[in-house]
Amino acid sequence: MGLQNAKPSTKGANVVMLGLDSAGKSTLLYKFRSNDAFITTPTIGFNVDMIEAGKDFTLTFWDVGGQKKMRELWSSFLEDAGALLYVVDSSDKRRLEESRRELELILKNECIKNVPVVVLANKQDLPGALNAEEITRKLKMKKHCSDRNWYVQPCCATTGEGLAEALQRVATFARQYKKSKETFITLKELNSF
Ligand code: G3D
Ligand code: MG
Repeated sequence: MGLQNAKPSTKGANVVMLGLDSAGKSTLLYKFRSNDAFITTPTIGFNVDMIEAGKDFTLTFWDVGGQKKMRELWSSFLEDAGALLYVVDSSDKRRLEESRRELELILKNECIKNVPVVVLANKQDLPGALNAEEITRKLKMKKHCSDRNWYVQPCCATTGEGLAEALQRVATFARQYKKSKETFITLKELNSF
């Protein structure tokens, strides 16, 4: 399993969506596409969807299940990722520490070194939800993401608030990352002559 055999077109990038179960990943993926009501069921395995993000750039979103069993497979989805979209239930203070630990583990993975991260501080509609600054602090973003582009976007998957901004941010980061990787490969090729 993994993304090696499922490369997106040359004008695009893979976006891996991770986060604890029930954070709202599947609702978000569905909402990126449409405004219809969505009945969610726990994701067994993964969902995939391709979304046009501007001219000649397609983002392929991989929504990977967040249950403990699926988390063991997360790292196999990270190979060839152009961006990580990490989803947090901002209202579930009880599980924020667990979510932080999982993110820290992911970021330690060598194959996503320098890969940009957008955290979606989801469920902003719920009472007591932590705002983007609080989520930034709780997840220790400054400490763990000093080697890459990152951003924390507040949003509500059920109403769609904040999702356009999130998509735009992911697309911008993924384009920049792709460009920097291509430049690096070209320089390496030049140096080998
Ligand atoms: P997951 O794919 O990360 O496991 P889901 O999460 O998309 O299956 O969502 C889990 C539950 O959270 C769903 O409710 C879904 O409707 C709800 N949810 C997702 N995003 C939001 C949000 O922004 N606000 C609120 N209030 N709820 C949200 P059910 O009841 O079906 O379990
Ligand atoms: Mg799901």
